[in-house]
Amino acid sequence: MGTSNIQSRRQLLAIKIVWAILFILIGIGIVFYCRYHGLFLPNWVIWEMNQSDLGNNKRIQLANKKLSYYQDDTLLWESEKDWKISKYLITDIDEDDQDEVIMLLWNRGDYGDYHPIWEKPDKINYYEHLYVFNLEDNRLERQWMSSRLLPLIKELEIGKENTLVAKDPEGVPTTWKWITWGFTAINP
Ligand SMILES: [Ca+2]
Repeated sequence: MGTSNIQSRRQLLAIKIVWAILFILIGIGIVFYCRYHGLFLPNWVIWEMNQSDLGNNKRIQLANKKLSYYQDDTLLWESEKDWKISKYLITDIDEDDQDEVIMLLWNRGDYGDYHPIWEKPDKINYYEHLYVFNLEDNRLERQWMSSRLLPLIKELEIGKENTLVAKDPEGVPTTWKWITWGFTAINP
């Protein structure tokens, strides 16, 4: 009687342990899935939805975190499905008489175009980035992609003398100027 009682207690304990491990694994799986698909982005991000008329029946549209470039109803270009774009600006940031589209977005990975060979890039988690694309006749052509942004940017505007004025989530402003290949912080 006593032995079978101990056995059934052990069996019950074993079942509980198996269930606990199963729940932990499912929990880890859910957390990993959410992080991988960018479902844990900060709630201070302002997801804008708007569009710009470019003339010649062309337009750029930001909706549902995706940027699209249309001529009439023909889709010329659209952002990659992993990108979550919160805002875009159109300006000739490098002053070569051709407009660029500047995107503020969240994308998987902490590096942009390049990463130091001695560092292992994080290709799982989402980070905030700034991308600059040339506005071509029938597509957007990648020009420059930042690594993860630090400080983070909540608000972004075009400032005086073709600068970018960014505000972090606490409202602290920084001013950036395109110099040769990338943005450099300058005094406002
Ligand atoms: Ca330009």
